[in-house]
Amino acid sequence: SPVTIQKTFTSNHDAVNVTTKPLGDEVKALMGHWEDDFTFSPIRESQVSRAMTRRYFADLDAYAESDIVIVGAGSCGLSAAYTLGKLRPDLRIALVEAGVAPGGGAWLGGQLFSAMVMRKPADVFLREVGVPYDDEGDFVVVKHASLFTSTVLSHVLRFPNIKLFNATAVEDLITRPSADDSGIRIAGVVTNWTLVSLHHDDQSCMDPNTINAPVVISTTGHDGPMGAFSVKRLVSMQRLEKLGGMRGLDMQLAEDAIVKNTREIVPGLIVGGMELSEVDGANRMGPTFGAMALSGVKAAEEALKVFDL
Ligand code: AHZ
Repeated sequence: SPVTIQKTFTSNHDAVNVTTKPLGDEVKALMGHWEDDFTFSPIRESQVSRAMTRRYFADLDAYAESDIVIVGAGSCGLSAAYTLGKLRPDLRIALVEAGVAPGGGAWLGGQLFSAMVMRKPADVFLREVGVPYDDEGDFVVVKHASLFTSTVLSHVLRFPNIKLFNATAVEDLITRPSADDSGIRIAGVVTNWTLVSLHHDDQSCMDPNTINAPVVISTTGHDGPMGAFSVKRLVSMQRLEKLGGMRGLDMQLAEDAIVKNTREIVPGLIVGGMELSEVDGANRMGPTFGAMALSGVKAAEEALKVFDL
């Protein structure tokens, strides 16, 4: 049970009561006995390889036919994945992230500062996922952006129906003629390990892999070396005339616009987060993250319309 101890700091802090929680018995039993008969259980290297590759290739097999692909695991993509994973355990959801580390721009709050600001009503999402915050009236502050990102990520990774393929880039979109012949619908994604994608200029014969899915949610962030991927591809395949181009920073306007305009851009492709600012010519919001969380929730809601029919 918790123990309350008196602790006096030597700095200019007053003496405080600190409540400590005991470690579990199993970890406690290890401590202080490192010199005795401590040893790890035996293993052979091939067992490690097989434990990883068997699972990875089984996942590649299973998720080759997914219900939803989310492209980009930044704050918007992770929020969409959380919402879908919670609402629809029956759907198979592939989360494809080009970076080794999922999280996009949400490991820090802005510049290189720690805290993350969210304007209300995005505080509802923090309560949903269980992230504590300081309430400052019209907005709330999470003490570290990484606390938000790691918490949402840990929920997402625990859902049995979501597989994160990180270090994997979406290189193209799969298309089909639309039912009424008016154009195309998006029917999945073309993938490659990101390190392979980065070497198409100097290596040949590195054809990609594919994931079929009736719905793709693209949240690849604003334009940059990897960003705005799907909407740029829509322009080059002449399904969008041109991009509006992200406008300058206006926190007031930007956040409402991103959430309100999160939508299906062409049949089968829902765009959310800052990728959307490139389509509509919306302002950027800089270091306020409420719109990213709620755009993710809305993107999930839009995707589910396909399956609710
Ligand atoms: O690695 C990218 C990042 O983690 C990933 N991504 C981009 N292209 C990809 C591709 N295949 C797979 N072709 C890809 N993954 O997408 C993620 C995007 O995360 P993000 O944090 O950049 O975007 P977001 O829309 O979730 O959040 C944006 C938050 C803001 S607002 C803002 C500003 O106003 O300046 N800046 C940021 C970072």
